[in-house]
Order: sequence, then C-alpha cells, then structure tokens
Amino acid sequence: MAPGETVPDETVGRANPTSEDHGMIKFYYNMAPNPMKVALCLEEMGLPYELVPVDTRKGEQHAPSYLAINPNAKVPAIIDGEATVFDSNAILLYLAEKTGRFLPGPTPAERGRLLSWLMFVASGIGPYSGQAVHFRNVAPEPKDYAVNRYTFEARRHWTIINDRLGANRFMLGDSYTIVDIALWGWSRLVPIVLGADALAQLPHVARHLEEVGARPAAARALALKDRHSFKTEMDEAARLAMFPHLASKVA
Ligand SMILES: N[C@@H](CCC(=O)N[C@@H](CS)C(=O)NCC(=O)O)C(=O)O
Repeated sequence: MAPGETVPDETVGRANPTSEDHGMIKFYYNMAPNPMKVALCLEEMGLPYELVPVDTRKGEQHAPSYLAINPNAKVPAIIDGEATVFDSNAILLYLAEKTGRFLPGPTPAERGRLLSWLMFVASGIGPYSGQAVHFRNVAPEPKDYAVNRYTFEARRHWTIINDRLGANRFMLGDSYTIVDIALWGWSRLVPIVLGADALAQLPHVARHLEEVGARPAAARALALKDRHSFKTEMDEAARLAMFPHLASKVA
C-alpha cells in the first residue's frame, strides 16, 4: 500500500454477523500477540465486531487513515461508536468496563491487583518478550549484549508470572479476568521468546496456557487466521515497514 492510501475498510470476516454493520465494533487487527488478546476478549464477550485487517508487512499501519485511529502505527485498535481506543490492554480494560465482564470485584484491593498485573503484562511481558525475539532474529552483529539483556528480562518476567500462577488458578485468583486474556496473547509465544523447552521450565504458565487455550472463545480467536491472507514474506519492504529505524540513524 502506498503511503497516503487508506486502510481497506472491507469486512473480511465477522465473528457475529448481523444484517447491519451499524453499531458493530471495528477491530483493526492482524494475528500478532497484541491483537490476539483483543480477539479473545471480543469473542469471550460475544460482542459483534467487524474485522479490518491491517497488514503491517505491507506498511498499512503507516497510512494516514490508520494513524488517525492509532498514532502509534501498531495493531490493535478498535472503533466503538464515538470511542477510538488503541493499545491492547487499554482496549481490554475499555471492553471490560463497557460490559462489566471479566473484572475482579470492586474493592480497592481488587482494583489495585487488576491494574498492577494488567500493566505488568503491558509494560513488561509484551515489550521484553517482543524485544528478545527482535534482537535474536533481526539485529545485526554484535548483538550478544542486547540478546542477553532482553532474554534475561523476558525470562525474569515470565518467572514472576509462573510463580503467580503456581499460587493461583488465574492471575487474580479464582476468576478468569482480562489479565488472563492479556497473558494468553503472549503465552502462546513463550517457546519462540525463550526457547522450545521453556514451557517445561514454566509449568504453571503451561497449565494456564492450556486452560485458556481450551476455551471455545480462544479457538474462535485463532480461527480468524482463515479470514484474511496477510503478507508472509519478510522482504526488504516488510522490514522497512516494521522496523523503520533501519532507514534512519538517530544515534
Ligand atoms: N503497546 C501496544 C503494542 C502494539 C504492537 O507492538 N503491535 C505489533 C503487533 S503485536 C505491531 O503492530 N507491529 C507492527 C509494527 O511495529 O510495525 C499494544 O499493546 O497494543
């Protein structure tokens, strides 16, 4: 897609089709970990939504029409009537507050736990896991320092989650909440982030992944892969679209 073109607004799939599109949440997505959290959340809540694919390997995240929705040029984002929401965990919280579902109780202690773990996943699990993969697979040599730091930090964060899930069935205790939904987006990727045998060393993460993954909503979220063919080649154009720093020198 050329810069300046609009993101295709075609509906390539609908989880809960109705005869009218009006009132549907528009879900800007691809199959990457952060959008998949929102896919699971929408499916768990049974909210009608319209899929709008954003092919980041084609650079569609940089189209002005998409930047008006998410100035950060990333997926996911949603438009729900007058509300435009970007950043995956913000979307989960928005949807949970909208529906009153998958939240813990309302006491300050419960609210504090919810916010702490939701932000821990948003600011720790996601970024360290993503950067560990990026440096291992994309960065030029020498990269040992960066690979070591991000892999160490990713493993440290996942170990904290593992300990938490060793003491609790779900992240906030006995009930399944948006924190579990947020975690599932990334826990499917643990073998890619930390190595093929990593889940064996994180047995409580593995057990949680299995339990969440067995939910019908998770199967429906994963089935979105059949609704649209995203570009698979990581060619030079895709690398420049996804890693724009490759074309600039700021330090
Ligand atoms: N903090 C954001 C991060 C979003 C993000 O990094 N999305 C990735 C997919 S998981 C993306 O859009 N990558 C394309 C790119 O960086 O160009 C969130 O949680 O939504």
